[in-house]
Amino acid sequence: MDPESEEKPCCNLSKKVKIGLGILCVLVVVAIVVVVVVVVLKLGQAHTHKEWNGTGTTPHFSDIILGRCYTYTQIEQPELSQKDCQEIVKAFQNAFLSKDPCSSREKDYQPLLNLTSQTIPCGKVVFWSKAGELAHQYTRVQREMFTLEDTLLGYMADGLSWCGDAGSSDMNYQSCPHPRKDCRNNTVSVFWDTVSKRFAKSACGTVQVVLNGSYSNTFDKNSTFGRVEIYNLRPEKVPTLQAWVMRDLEGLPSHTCSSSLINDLKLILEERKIAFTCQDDYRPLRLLQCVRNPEHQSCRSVM
Ligand code: JS2
Repeated sequence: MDPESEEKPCCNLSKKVKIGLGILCVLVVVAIVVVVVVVVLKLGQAHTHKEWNGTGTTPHFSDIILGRCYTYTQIEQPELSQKDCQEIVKAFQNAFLSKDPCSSREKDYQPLLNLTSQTIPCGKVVFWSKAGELAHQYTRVQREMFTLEDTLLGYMADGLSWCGDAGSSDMNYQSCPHPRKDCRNNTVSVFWDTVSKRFAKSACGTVQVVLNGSYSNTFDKNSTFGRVEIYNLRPEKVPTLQAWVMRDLEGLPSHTCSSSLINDLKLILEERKIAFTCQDDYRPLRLLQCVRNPEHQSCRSVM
């Protein structure tokens, strides 16, 4: 037996086996390369969300709504302290994550609505249209009155943006669908339609609405108030809707209670067996407007 063959056992492997091993090595290397390429591609795909024309998800969205949920349930309305904010936030995320943000549906939000039910006292509901800021200033003073943004879910989501992507479990922080430029059934618009519908359906007693008399379409049939809320009021629970038409101190007086637009609202409500009353420049709201501009001549008479 020659000294060579003694040291290297592999040498006496048949040619065939060597070739086989060689091919196997090549196959293993190829397999590893393929796996790496797929993973890199997958990672690459994961982060490129679809580009939309609207604002992306608000940074720290989940932390913000969690914090607002605790602030509301533990400080603002402690009678709701039993609400499970962790579960509420999970239900909110599940309503839109891994879904096409242009085919959002009311039922996507149903689990979230079930976790955030809240009873608003009769006669204490305040709707608004093109006058959100003034309506919120009013309910911040009249604490027993509620706009939708003074309820748990409205408070959590007010002023925020959020959307996901069918091809990813991440939130899209770059962009979200714009209601007009991209699609109507987008994640945020469907949310506000859904919670506005519930808010109107649960209303009882006389309800109020703050309208902006300085806007060309003071009563806009395409607005959430004109398209969703007035049609979900229950006449058997809501005998009257009281409108407050407020003209901006600086703004042009375009509409008042005697305008045809307001008469359209009156006719829709009376058609639904809900009485309609209307006041121009309702004094408590005018006083709020004057707080910011006390020297304005139309504030002299109010004070
Ligand atoms: C609040 C948002 C956001 O009666 C009010 C409220 O109950 C509200 O939910 O719906 C009514 C106001 O909506 P409307 O009549 O369309 O008034 P507007 O001034 O033309 O539009 C305001 C946007 C309403 C829905 N909405 N509401 N906070 O952050 C918010 N984002 C959207 N899209």
